[in-house]
Amino acid sequence: MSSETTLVLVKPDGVQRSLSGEIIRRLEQTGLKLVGLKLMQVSTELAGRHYAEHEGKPFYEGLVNYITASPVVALALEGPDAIAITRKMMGVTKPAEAAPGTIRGDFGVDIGRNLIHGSANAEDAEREVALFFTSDELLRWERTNEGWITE
Ligand code: D4T
Repeated sequence: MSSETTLVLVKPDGVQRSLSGEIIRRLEQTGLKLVGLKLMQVSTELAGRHYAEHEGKPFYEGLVNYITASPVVALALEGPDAIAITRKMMGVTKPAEAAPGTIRGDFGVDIGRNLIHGSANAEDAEREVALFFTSDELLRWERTNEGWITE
């Protein structure tokens, strides 16, 4: 599996509830490498581009209101299977169905306050990383213990 870069957002509820550090800790400890990290306010325009696939759905307006309500923490994470590993750590969309030990399973109760976003596939990851980070904000740095994390 070649390396890929995925976008993660700690959504406004995660930041408001002081769970940003806990969520970053869990993802960072997998061995995925942080290559981008920032606190930011999502504009309505950016939310519309990010959630374009959901436009017209009954939950769309609530989703845009939620993601723009207060700051998010955006992360770009790199590594082999970064997308699948991040999705596994997040748990499924609906917290009631998310396994214990996952972020949504451990910290959420409501699908409309599910704490975290992670890109769903390679195409979305490429598009979303570029939506949230400029190339200057992505740091391709060498990890000194890389050989103990990937073969
Ligand atoms: P995101 O995109 O936030 O990482 O979530 P998922 O990939 O797990 O889920 P999704 O794209 O299907 O949904 C996006 C976002 O919409 C909210 N949502 C979804 C909602 O409020 N009601 C719903 O019925 C659905 C399907 C939750 C996540």
